[in-house]
Amino acid sequence: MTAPQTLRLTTAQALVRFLAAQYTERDGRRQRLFAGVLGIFGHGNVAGVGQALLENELAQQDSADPAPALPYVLARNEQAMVHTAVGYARHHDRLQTWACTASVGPGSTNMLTGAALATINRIPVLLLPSGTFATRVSAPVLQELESPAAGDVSVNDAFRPLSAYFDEVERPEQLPSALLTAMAVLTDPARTGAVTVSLPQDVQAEAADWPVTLFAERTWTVPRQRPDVEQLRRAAELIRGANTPLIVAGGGVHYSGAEDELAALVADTGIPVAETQAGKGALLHGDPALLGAIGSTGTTAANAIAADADVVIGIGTRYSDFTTASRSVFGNPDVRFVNVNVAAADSVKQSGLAVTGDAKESLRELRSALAGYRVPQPLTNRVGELWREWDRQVQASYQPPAEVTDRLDAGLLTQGQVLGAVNELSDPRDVVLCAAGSMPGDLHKLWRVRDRKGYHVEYGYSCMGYEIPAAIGVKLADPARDVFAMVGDGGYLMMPAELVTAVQERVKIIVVLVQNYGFGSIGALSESLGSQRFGTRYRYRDGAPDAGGQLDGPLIEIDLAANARSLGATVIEVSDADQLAAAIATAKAAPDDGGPVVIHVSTDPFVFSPDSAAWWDVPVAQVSHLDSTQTAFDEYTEHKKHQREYLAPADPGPTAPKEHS
Ligand SMILES: Cc1ncc(C[n+]2csc(CCOP(=O)(O)OP(=O)(O)O)c2C)c(N)n1
Ligand SMILES: [Mg+2]
Repeated sequence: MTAPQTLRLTTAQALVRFLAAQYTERDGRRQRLFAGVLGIFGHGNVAGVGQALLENELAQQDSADPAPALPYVLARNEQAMVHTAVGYARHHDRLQTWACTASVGPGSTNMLTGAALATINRIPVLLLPSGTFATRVSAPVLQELESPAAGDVSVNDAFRPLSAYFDEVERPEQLPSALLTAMAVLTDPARTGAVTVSLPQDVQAEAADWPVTLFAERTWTVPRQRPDVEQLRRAAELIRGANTPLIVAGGGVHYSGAEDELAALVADTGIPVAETQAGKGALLHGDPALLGAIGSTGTTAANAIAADADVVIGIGTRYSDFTTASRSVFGNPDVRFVNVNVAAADSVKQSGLAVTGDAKESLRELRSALAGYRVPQPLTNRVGELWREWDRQVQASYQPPAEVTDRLDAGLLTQGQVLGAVNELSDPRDVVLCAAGSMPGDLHKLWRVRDRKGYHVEYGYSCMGYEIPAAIGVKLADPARDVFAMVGDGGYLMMPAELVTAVQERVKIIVVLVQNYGFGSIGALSESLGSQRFGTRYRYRDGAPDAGGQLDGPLIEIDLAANARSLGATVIEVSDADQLAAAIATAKAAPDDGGPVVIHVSTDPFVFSPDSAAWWDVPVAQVSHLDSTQTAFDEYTEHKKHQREYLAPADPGPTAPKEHS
């Protein structure tokens, strides 16, 4: 027997070689799992993973050893680079992503927020935080946590609850199993999220003899799990008995690529469709079954049907509080749920009948199980009427009447005007991207989606600062589309730095920076909860804090346009609707390799999008000396009365149950 062939490499070199050889496959299409590695070097990774990436890039240039591509992109903030990876992976329906390398200590813990965002949104990213010495001979090193209670605790343990899978490679020999499990979790649609492999700084540089088979190309099939036949039959039976069925389309419809199957089912049956943030665009604008957004940021149309629905069919949804209006939007006392979801834990939510499986396969099978079924005609008529009424309100937001615009201060637009202009002047295939502030809710209500990949709002973690780095990820994933990142002034100030990364990579993203001097969203929320917009405005302190001075002095006139310009972006400042239209045209005409374009626009935070009267459960102080808080608490108590538990089981069990004694 000949000895197995081995390669002598450091752990980091082995890691890089392995990552470059991973592929995913679904529906017969194969692609690289990793587009590259994003990173920021420090003493924890510069000579380990950094050295390995250098060797990899040089080998690519050397035709004698044409190693597969795994380009390195230097980011400016570790949290942001995870957002870039998430933006990329979401746009690729979770089939491709990036790895992220960070140095020990703050470099690594900066990725924690990104990890939480990825796991909550179920988007695959590979995080490679660096750990302090496994040997501990030089301990404590710079940035090392010393716990008096446990010698083996490190800051990287903070990734454990945030990761879909976590491992620390303390010995080179542990690398193969850690990586194989990591790949399996990244490509498992029911489990995916942030996958973290912590790499102590000394282990990264340690050499070992690796079997060459470790580096063979591997293709990870992303499975399409079929639902249980009997569960599907019962689901169809329940739906056939419904008078007012309603589909709630979530992100799973997109990730599974099930849009056509959904449209076909809906065309056959007439079941109306409401959409979550992640599911928006599951049906395109103009589909007669579309009711638009559901829940706290929903349309009057979707929420009216939800109030009466007797069977709610959730497809690929987690039923977040925004979707259910904190369990108040489904008002029918006899409502039952059918949940198509690849994750078992989601498919049993709201005591639903669980159709655990891939959305595309499940919808295909459900469609044939529902053959001949059609919703009552009065429901179809009502859906059409409700939608037309809502769409009129959308148009009025896009083009507000003179009685609204006449009240605006000079130079200000309404947020609805801004969203309307971007919607109407962008290409149907362009992508709108947002995450936090008042724009996600307004986009959910108002945006007309014209392409299945055209709407990207991160609302699982709603993380201020996601927008610019994630837009870079989307543009890298799909250079043929323009990406419009809608960013509030608060969100912009959290994470402007990745504009520099966009400059470096010559990536064109279009950032629409909406200046309204503070937290329009949380300000309005604060007011509605009796907290008087306290601490939500970007204003000077009026008097010293110890003399009762509050943040209600003059507006802080900082120049965010100059800030963006100083970071290398092309900046266009606009102060009326015509200038905004011209700026969008200029931005669209800018070259794809010309770096970021920022459109700076100021808006009036007191003109709101149309209301659907839906609730969101945010607790109000039960006792207070303030009249505003007491009034808000009374209103809160009223709303609480409409909150439901949805505990009635939807699954009837076998038709003729055989009880065991
Ligand atoms: C990282 C982070 N911190 C805090 C919050 C809570 N939060 C939600 S919206 C918001 C204000 C956003 O301000 P801005 O970006 O200016 O948008 P606007 O509300 O004015 O539309 C805050 C602080 C958050 N979502 N993310
Ligand atoms: Mg703001």
